[in-house]
Amino acid sequence: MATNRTFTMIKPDAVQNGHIGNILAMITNGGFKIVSLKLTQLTVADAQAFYAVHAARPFYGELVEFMSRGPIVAAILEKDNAVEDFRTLIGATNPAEAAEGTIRKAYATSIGENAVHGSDSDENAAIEVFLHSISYTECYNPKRFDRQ
Ligand code: RTP
Ligand code: MG
Repeated sequence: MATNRTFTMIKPDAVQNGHIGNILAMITNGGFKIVSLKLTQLTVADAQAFYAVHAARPFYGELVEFMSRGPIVAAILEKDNAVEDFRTLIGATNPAEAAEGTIRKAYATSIGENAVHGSDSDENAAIEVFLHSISYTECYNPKRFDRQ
């Protein structure tokens, strides 16, 4: 197990339903260190690009509309075995199949609106962390703190 990073988003349903604080608490209590955090909103183009791997799936249009419809919280998380352990913490895609104690069991409302995203491989985590860092330079650039 290596200490490494994964990428998460608290999706628009969970933000809208007031679960940001409880989900961040579950993440922290799960042993993850939050190393970047941003309240933001995806454009349609951002959501299309982020989930491009699913472009041919029947739920793609609905997924893009959902992910861009309201604020999200995007975060980079650090932990030993981060990607796999975070997938365990969030639970199955379909909340009806999610284990007790998982974030999706607690906060997802349907297979489509399932509260959180987690990177599914180290390779995709690296891509998603990189995209996050270049998109949100203002909260990632240490020089920002020199200006105060
Ligand atoms: P995510 O990428 O958001 O962490 O979710 P995941 O790996 O558990 O699931 P994935 O297969 O990558 O699907 C991406 C997201 O698409 C929506 N979805 N809707 N209506 C449906 O049948 C359906 N299937 C998937 C969910 O929001 C899912 O998380
Ligand atoms: Mg996925």
